[in-house]
Amino acid sequence: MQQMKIKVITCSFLLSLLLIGIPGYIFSQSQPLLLLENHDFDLDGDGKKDQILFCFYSTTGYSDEYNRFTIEIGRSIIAGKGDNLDGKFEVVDVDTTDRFREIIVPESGPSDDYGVYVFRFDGSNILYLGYVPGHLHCRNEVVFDGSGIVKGTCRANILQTWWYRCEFKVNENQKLECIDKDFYEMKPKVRVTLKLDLALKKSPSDTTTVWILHPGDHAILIGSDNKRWCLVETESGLSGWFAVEGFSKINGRWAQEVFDGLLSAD
Ligand SMILES: [Ca+2]
Ligand SMILES: [Ca+2]
Repeated sequence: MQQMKIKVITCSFLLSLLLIGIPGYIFSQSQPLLLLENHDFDLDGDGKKDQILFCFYSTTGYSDEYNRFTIEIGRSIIAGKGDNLDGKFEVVDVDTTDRFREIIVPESGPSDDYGVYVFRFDGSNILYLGYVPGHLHCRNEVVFDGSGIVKGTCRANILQTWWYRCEFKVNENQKLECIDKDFYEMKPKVRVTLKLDLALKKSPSDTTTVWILHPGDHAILIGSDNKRWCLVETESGLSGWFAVEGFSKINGRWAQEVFDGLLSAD
C-alpha cells in the first residue's frame, strides 16, 4: 500500500473544469481544494502508468470537512460523497491474481464510523466497487492482503452494539459483495448479568433446552448469526444459544430487561 503525495492548493477554476458535466454541485469561488496527483501507478495492468487526478472539497461550509471528491483518470471521471473524508487516497491490490490495482478513499464518518470507498479503473472507466466499514490503519479493522477477500469491521444488527469481522469479495457485477456466514464472533466480548430466567438452547437447529440461567448469574456474549441466534458462555465454561426477535426482544421482553451490561452506543 502506498500513500499518495498531497498538494494543497486553492483552485476553484480547476475544480470547475473537472466537474463540467457533473450536475448538482455548487461551489464558492474561494473554496479550498485538495489536489492529489500521482503518475506512478498502473491501475489497469496494461503496463502503462495511469495519471490520477484527485480532488477533495467541502459543501458543508467548513473548509477542512471534506465531504465530496472526484477522481479523474484519462477521460474517465467519477464523483463521490463521504463524511469527514480524510483528504487522501491510497492504492491497494484487492486480488494479486488479477491485473487491477484499486483506489481507496478513507473517511472518518459522522461519529468515528470509519470506512473506505473502493474504486477500480478498468482501462476505460472508473468503477465504484463498494464500501468497506472499519478504520484503515487501526487494529487491522480493514485489511487488503491481495487474497481477493477484503476484510472489514461491520456493525451488527441485533441485541446490542457490537462489531464483527466481515468479509467482501468482488462479484461478477464488479461490486464488493459481503460474504454471508452462519456465525460471527462478537467484538467486544461483553460480560452480562442475568435479570430474568433465560433458557439456553443446544443450537439454532436443535432448540432443546440445555440449561437455564437465573437472575444474578453471569455470562459472556460470544457471538451470533447476526440474524436471530446468539451464543453465550457461562463462567463455568458451558455454552448455549438464545433467540432474539427483531433488534432486541427475547421471549417478548426487551433485552435490557433480561441482561444487565449490554452495550448501547449511537
Ligand atoms: Ca495503465
Ligand atoms: Ca490485482
